[in-house]
Amino acid sequence: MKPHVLVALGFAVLATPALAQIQRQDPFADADTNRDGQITLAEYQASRAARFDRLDRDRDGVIRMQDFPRIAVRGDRGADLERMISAADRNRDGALTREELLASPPVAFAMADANDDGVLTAAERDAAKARLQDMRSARR
Ligand SMILES: [Ca+2]
Ligand SMILES: [Ca+2]
Ligand SMILES: [Ca+2]
Repeated sequence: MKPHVLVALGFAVLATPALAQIQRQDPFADADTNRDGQITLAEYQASRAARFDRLDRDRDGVIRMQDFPRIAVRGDRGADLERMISAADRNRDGALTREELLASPPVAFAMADANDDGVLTAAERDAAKARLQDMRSARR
């Protein structure tokens, strides 16, 4: 395994409970933009960028907890958002830029890419989804 993947996986172990909560749905659901059944790292990064754009409602290029009305980030959703920001907020200013998000390790992708070739096949996605579900039911 390549060193950067080991680093990403080490990060994944630390971040796993948070990750499982952030990604309640399939984290790769919208990622296969060319519909060939496989997700490349480039497609995954593009889907993260799109997620950022959805969250950056006032289009100022940063996401902060303060950008969200309290009512919208109650409970789990707010906690998820807070975790996503703090996991990727490199300069610890409480604001997440697009660059910070895209520079943070693609943990979910690295975990799912079992053969480490930078491409997620349908089988790898299914296996990752099953693992995620196991993790969730184990915590119930
Ligand atoms: Ca694809
Ligand atoms: Ca920041
Ligand atoms: Ca693969």
